[in-house]
Amino acid sequence: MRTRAAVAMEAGKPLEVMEVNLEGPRAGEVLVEIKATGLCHTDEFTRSGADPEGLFPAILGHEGAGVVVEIGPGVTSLEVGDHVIPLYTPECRTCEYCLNPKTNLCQSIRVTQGQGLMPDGTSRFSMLDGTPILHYMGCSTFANHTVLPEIALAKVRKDAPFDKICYIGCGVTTGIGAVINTAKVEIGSRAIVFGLGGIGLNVIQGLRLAGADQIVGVDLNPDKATMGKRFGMTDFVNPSEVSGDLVAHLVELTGGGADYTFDATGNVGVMRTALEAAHKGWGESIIIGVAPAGAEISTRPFQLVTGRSWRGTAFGGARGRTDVPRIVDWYMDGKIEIDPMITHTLTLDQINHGFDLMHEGKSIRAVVEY
Ligand code: NAD
Ligand code: AHE
Ligand code: ZN
Repeated sequence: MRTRAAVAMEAGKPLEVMEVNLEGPRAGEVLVEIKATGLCHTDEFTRSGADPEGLFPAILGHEGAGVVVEIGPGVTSLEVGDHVIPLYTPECRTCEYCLNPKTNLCQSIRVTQGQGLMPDGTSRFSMLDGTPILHYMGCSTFANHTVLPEIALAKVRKDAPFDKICYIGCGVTTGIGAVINTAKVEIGSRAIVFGLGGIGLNVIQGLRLAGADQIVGVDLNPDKATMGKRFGMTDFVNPSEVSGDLVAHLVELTGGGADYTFDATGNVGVMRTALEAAHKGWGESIIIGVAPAGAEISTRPFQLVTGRSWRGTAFGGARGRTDVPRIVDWYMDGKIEIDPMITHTLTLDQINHGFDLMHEGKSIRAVVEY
């Protein structure tokens, strides 16, 4: 079939919206009509050329929601008409990783996924002249139709709006999951969140859900403070307005350091500040942000010797087929909010404007509706 997609032809270039060829689903695969997709900073990270795993030409996008159009041979858990959210962290339920309760990082298709290919080592997308186009994070939600492995689709309730629940495909689950699954934040905790974008605000909403007493938000953009407060932030710090050492300021503000700190910027300098602003003896710092090729973290080992720990999280530690349908229920039941964070709705033709809004700090989430 043919479908419309925004194609990343080369690193650093705007996406090009065009008709592409899409082959139907093979064994264990599912054809999905994408109804809506969010624009996550990780898409921009790869588009820009900062991703060491970035390959081109590719169809980016990993925060989608849609409807099953066709199933391939052997697919048993989904049928035509089901509503689904694509999962860049699949859940096969049989690999060594899925069987270990300590991780959500299913590895059953990670190698081919990182190569921009389906598990059989081929791509379903091509240009109209036959040139292959690569998949991205196993999802490629910047196409109106896409093919995914059955194990990379969460089946969700049909009454949930696509233009909101697409955000559960990355940002919402990553932020809330980092608090609940990874940090396992206790009631009464003090926390600091660095970066109040599409991920950081969901960390804040997760901290509110977990009953944290103090939620400090840190961002260079003062406009993010209003939204932070809206979701439960108790204190806002703009590093450019702090005279003197930022770590010392944050340690004082939190009465000795935070029980939990979260980096949602992708900046390795911020990651160090986050670690060092965690409480001596027990503070945990969780890295969510994705750093550019070549970037490395550093700190004095003394920071760890004296009881701070440095951890990381992907997709908020969530097992997608199990956890994502529940998070959709939380949204539908009013336990979590999504609507105010979706600040812009665009057409596919306007997708590059969505990345401009992200750079200008004007959007939290821009969503493309097909
Ligand atoms: P975003 O652009 O919406 O938000 C980033 C925020 O960080 C902005 O508000 C920006 O002003 C702020 N910021 C940037 N530099 C800063 C600094 N030095 N100090 C303080 N604030 C600063 O991005 P997003 O979509 O929220 O993504 C955030 C990060 O999380 C990105 O690196 C993204 O790739 C990563 N991410 C990781 C996962 C995961 O599973 N680990 C999932 C989704 C996104
Ligand atoms: N390709 C990058 C790594 C990117 C990365 O860490 N991605 C996160 C999800 S970000 C979603 O917005 C992730 O899931 N990581 C685990 C994995 O297996 O990729 C690089 O640096 O090479
Ligand atoms: Zn993402």
